[in-house]
Amino acid sequence: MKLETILFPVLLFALSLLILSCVSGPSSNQQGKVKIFQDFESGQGLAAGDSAMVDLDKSGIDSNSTQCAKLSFETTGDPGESSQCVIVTSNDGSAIDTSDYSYLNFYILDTQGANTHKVTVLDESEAIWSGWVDIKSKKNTWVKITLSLRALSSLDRKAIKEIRIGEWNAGTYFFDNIYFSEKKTALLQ
Ligand SMILES: [Ca+2]
Repeated sequence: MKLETILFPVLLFALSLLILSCVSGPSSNQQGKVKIFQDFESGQGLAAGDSAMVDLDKSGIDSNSTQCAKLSFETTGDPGESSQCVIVTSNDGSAIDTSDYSYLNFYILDTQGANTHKVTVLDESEAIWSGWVDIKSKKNTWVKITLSLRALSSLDRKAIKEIRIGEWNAGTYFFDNIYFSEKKTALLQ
C-alpha cells in the first residue's frame, strides 16, 4: 500500500475534526473574555457628580446582584463631563488594562423614560473622553448599553481608572454591572 493511500484518510479525518471544533466550539469561545469593572457589591468606588445624588440600592439587575447604583437629580440639561452622573472606579480601586477588550458595557434601569447616555472615561493620567451613547434605555426595564472601546483612542487603554455615566433629563436611574468584553453580545453570567 502506498503511503499516500494511508495518509489521505488520516488527513481527511483530522480536517473533519478541525472543522467540527470550529463549528461547535466551547461556549467560552463564543462568549469571549469579559472583565468586570464595577458591580457595586462591595459598596466601594461610587461617588456623585455635580448636582447629583448617588446611593447604593437593592434594586439590582438579578439575584446575583445585592446592590446597584442609584442616581437622582432635579435639573434637566447637558450633564457635560461631570454633572448629573455616577462617578465609578473599579471594584478594587485600581486602573484596568482594557487592551484585550473591545466593548464597554453597563446596565441601566431608567425610571424617567427612554434616554441616551453621556459616558465619560478617564485614564490614569487624567486624560478624558466623553460622548453620548445613542442606545436608548427603556422605562422601568433593565437594558444593556454597549460602547465600542475604539472610541477611546485618545486614552491609555491599558489604564482606565474612572467611568462616569450621566443623563440629560431630571429623574432617577439605576446602574449595575459595568464590564469590558471582547464580544458585543457577551454577558457576565
Ligand atoms: Ca450589583
